[in-house]
Amino acid sequence: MSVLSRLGLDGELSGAWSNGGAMSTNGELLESYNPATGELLGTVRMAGVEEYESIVANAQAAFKKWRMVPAPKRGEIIRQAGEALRRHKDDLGALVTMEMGKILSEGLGEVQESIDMADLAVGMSRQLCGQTMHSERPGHRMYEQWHPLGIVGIITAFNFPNAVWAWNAMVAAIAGDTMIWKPSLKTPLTAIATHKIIDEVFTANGHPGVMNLIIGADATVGETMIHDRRLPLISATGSTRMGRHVGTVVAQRLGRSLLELGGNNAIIVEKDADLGIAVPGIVFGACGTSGQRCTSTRRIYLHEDIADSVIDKLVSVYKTITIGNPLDGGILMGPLIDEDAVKMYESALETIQAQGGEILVGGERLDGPGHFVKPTLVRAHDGMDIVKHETFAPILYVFTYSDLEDAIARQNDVDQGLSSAIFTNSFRASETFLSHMGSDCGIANVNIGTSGAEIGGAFGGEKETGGGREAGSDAWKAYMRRQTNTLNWSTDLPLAQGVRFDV
Ligand code: UN1
Repeated sequence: MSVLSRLGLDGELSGAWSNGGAMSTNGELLESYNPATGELLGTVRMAGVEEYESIVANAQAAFKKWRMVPAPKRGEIIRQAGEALRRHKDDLGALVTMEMGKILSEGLGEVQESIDMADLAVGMSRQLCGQTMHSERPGHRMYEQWHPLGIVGIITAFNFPNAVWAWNAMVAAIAGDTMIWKPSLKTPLTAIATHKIIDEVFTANGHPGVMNLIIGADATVGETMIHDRRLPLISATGSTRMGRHVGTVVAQRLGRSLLELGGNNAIIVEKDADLGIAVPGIVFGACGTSGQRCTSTRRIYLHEDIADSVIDKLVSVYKTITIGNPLDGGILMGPLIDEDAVKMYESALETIQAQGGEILVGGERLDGPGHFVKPTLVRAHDGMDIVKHETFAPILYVFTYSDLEDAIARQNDVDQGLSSAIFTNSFRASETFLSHMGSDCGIANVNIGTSGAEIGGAFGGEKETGGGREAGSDAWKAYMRRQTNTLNWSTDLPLAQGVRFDV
């Protein structure tokens, strides 16, 4: 039996899943191809606004029931969901690799990230803590509590077709919310397989309708969803262009959005850095996932004293990067997601050359059925406009510097603010980088690269990255509504701020 069969993905699949099963759909046929081989993996009959409406009704009804379940009991169901993911980890990880193109170790790592999210959410379900405050009035008490929000709309990108859903879904579920997931149309099979595994657990526990999935066009289903006042929160992960639109539409209806958008992440390498860890850190950040993470390393700033030796090392490592079918052992780089992505890579290379960048290694696509390109290292200068933009491909811009503060200022001088890192053995340099005068990003690391964050921390970034925080720490607050309560146990009715109103 194949991976696809074991995950129940044979035949034409529905694009709408709610209340414990598939709904009938009659939209366009969506085909999902393996980006490494060009092989057709499966087909999905897309859903439209009609199915969306039924799903909202299901999610509303489910919310009324789900919010009554005590949070730790909701956590127990998420614990079972994590167990289900563990059972299916090998198949689901392989499917991520087959449909998205990341190497198998990363495909499995992605499912592990979802399992970790489940474990974290189980703990969170007993820790949805509010604060208590001292009232200024005698015989009064103040505190805050956190309530479920309602239906959460989850929009995810192709590059993390499983884990980014889990960042949102695991937390939204323990928070008492129901949800509607609209995944990328580039990775529908991973979404269906993931939904089926989790929904089976919810349905077996008597809670169908908490998890819902809709695969439909952005212009119809996507637009309806972001305009929909019945969805108090839209969590969207993807490009800054998409997020700007989602954020604007949701803000207009005074809804809440949680945006995790583009990055333009840099690594600074000080002259005292341990190059034995800096070089692999840079290469994983720039070439891992073929440069298709929002956390991928796009720029490096090398201290001038060590720049030549780091560049030499990088050029020789880049030449050894094995490119090929990401399911095969020993491969470090799979394909880009599709032909459009290859075109963007090629057009970026033209722009780089037109703007005076020097390609040191790489810079071409590979023949074959898949969408393979070579990892590319570019000696760049600050006048190049393209370095300010996120190209979702393995292109790394190299800069040199002499003064750390100047390197930090240049690192910060982009519109995005997701991830950043410094390699140094100097306490003073690392503290400067981490201080309020340092990196302006949501993530700032020392002696590790820009990508591959653990789920325990809050994930997200500043500026055009959108400001949202997902996954760990207190990111759960975005999925709940805060209520401040003042209780009077005295026999008087004193007013705050000393106001008198005697009747
Ligand atoms: C993304 O690329 O959208 O930190 C998410 C990382 C992963 C998540 C990336 N844990 O690279």
